[in-house]
Amino acid sequence: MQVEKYKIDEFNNSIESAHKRKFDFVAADVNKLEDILKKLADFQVAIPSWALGTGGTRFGRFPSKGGEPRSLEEKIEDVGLLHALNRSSGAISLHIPWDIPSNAKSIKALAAQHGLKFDAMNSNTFQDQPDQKHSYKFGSMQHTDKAVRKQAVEHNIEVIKYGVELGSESLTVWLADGSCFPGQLNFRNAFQNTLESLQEVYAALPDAWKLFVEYKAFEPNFYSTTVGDWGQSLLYASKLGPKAYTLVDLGHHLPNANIEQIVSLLLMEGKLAGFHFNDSKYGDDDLTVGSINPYQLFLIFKELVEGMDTRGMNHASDLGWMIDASHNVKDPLEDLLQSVEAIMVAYAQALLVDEKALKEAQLSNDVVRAQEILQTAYRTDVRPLVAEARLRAGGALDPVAFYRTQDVRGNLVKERGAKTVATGL
Ligand SMILES: [Mn+2]
Repeated sequence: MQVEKYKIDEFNNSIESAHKRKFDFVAADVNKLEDILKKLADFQVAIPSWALGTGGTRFGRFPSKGGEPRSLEEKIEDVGLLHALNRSSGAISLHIPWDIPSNAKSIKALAAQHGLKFDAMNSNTFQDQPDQKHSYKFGSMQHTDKAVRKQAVEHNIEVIKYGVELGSESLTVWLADGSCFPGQLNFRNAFQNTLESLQEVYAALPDAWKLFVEYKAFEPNFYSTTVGDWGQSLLYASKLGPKAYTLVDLGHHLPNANIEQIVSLLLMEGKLAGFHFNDSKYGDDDLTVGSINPYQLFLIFKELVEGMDTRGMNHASDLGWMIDASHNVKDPLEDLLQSVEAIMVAYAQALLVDEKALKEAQLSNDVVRAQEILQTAYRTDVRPLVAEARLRAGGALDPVAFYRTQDVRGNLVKERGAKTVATGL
């Protein structure tokens, strides 16, 4: 379904005076207001195709109300819908083989019609496909059998090929490789095999492409993971070359890891690829961004903004920004609207940090002042700033409220049926 622009305008008109009051209140104290509003408008977060349907856990999957996208075309329409409402979801990230484009040209045209670009392509060697010759039960790129490694490499090269057709410029490799029991594998051999496989994929990258090496501490392997943390990922990325980077997924750390410090150092080394945003309380919970620990998200963005500014980087385009979440109990589109909003809020708060004053406080070891500066930014209600940027870009002042008022899910169910399951899930 397509959202009519006049309906968004009508909705905005009905709540604009309340918005204006809140906006004027917060804007009065903001330096460089127009600069911040422009940065917010430019910032886009890619939506992964697999987050558009209801996810499950290893114990099961409960059906949603329906209306889930049944094809790649419908997935693009759903992301187009999100983008029409928040003007900050202007990209989609595909997963192969779940989203193989049968006609790349028409898929590209459809995406362009919705104002969407193709973000990083994602390969899959963490599960076996029905027609596949060798099994990944004991790993893919790390496998002891060269034939299995070759199959994994060829799959990744095929994913690059699809990405080229669509205009994507990066490949994210997340490997489930590792071991479940001590003694199961030789750590060094697993690393060397993986490195060799990644080198073959790296050699197949087109000129402008980047390779993102995503790490994860545990699951599905519970004793060792072959790309288990940022140190290992950085080791691979450094050995591979200048087109390889480390990708940070917020849920892929051991509990209480200081992710903001990891981000700061990766940025310093010019090796940060970008992000998979989600939130978690225990492990890789894949919950809505900002639902558990919004302060951590702010601290991460604070390091991102300061680190990118130090290197003269463009916030919107020099790193990859993507959501990676999926779960059971919310309408997936409402969940994504909430996630994008949480990212925009954390980014806006980070833009408010008085970096000059913070540097002075750090140089004079004024710990109290440093905390005051950070928390002044964090405790500012920046939601009217984010809403104003969205309003000026043609989006809805309150995307979730608009989605509900218009009964978007009800319309999708009417269009697609109540028993649909998003492809790939
Ligand atoms: Mn991820």
